[in-house]
Amino acid sequence: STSLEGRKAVVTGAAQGIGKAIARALAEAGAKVVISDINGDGAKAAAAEIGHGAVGVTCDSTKADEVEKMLEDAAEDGAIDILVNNASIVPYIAWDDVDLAHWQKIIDTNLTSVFIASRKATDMMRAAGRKGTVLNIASNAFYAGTPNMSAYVAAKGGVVGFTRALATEVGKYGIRVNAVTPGLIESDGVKASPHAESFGFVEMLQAMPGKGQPADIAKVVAFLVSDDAGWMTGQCVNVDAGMIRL
Ligand code: NAD
Ligand code: 4PL
Repeated sequence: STSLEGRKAVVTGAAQGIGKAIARALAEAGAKVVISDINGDGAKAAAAEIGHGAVGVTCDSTKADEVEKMLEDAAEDGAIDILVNNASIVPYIAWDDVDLAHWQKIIDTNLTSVFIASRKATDMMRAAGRKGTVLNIASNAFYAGTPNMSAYVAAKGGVVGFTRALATEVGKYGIRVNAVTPGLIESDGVKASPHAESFGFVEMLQAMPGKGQPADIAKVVAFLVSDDAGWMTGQCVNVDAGMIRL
């Protein structure tokens, strides 16, 4: 199966929601997981709940110096094996309220953060001769053009483009780079936002009924970062009960 025994993993934005479920799935598959989040108390609480040697650390994914230090600490003897770029803001904002400040905050948090961590992690993997992997969490909102999140949709499109480009750049080192595009998921963040009211409409579009759960995404991520997906790179895997048909 998808054993991650002996692998070192970092999951960003993993204090709650989809990131926490990913951290749990990787830890249960045998990986040593660092749960990185701007909410350090939440990251430590998530690590304690997950167990399996998981560790919670405070790190703002938009700050290159903090991210570089976090990754060096996580690497211990050279490099991590798995980076999951999950941290992001999931806004619900009418188009008429989207101004430059919002746009820049979302591009910074949801797209530039992916560059910052991927730059450092793949440099470390190459220096250590490690055939690691990067997994980016994008969104099916990129395909659907989902309302009330225009900057978010643009940032996630950037994540998809960067996934394709970085896969090309680091493939020669045996480093794989893929993305997952979840549909609407009942995460902690969504439950506390107006997105929670969208399930009825989204379920109408899905091929299968039901509210997507963080674990539904985590299981696919655990596969993609495992050796079982060793011949997959540059791909975006859509996980949304069939809402989007690619
Ligand atoms: P969430 O809001 O429940 O959790 C996001 C986490 O990211 C929080 O713990 C938060 O503290 C952290 N975070 C935010 N900014 C950060 C920063 N600058 N540095 C470090 N950590 C930061 O979100 P979620 O719903 O679990 O979403 C997780 C991922 O899945 C995101 O990339 C999101 O875009 C994506 N996604 C979510 C859905 C959905 O419906 N929930 C759908 C598609 C994609
Ligand atoms: C279809 O990524 O993909 C709501 C909130 N609805 O964050 C998302 C859909 C949301 C989505 C998303």
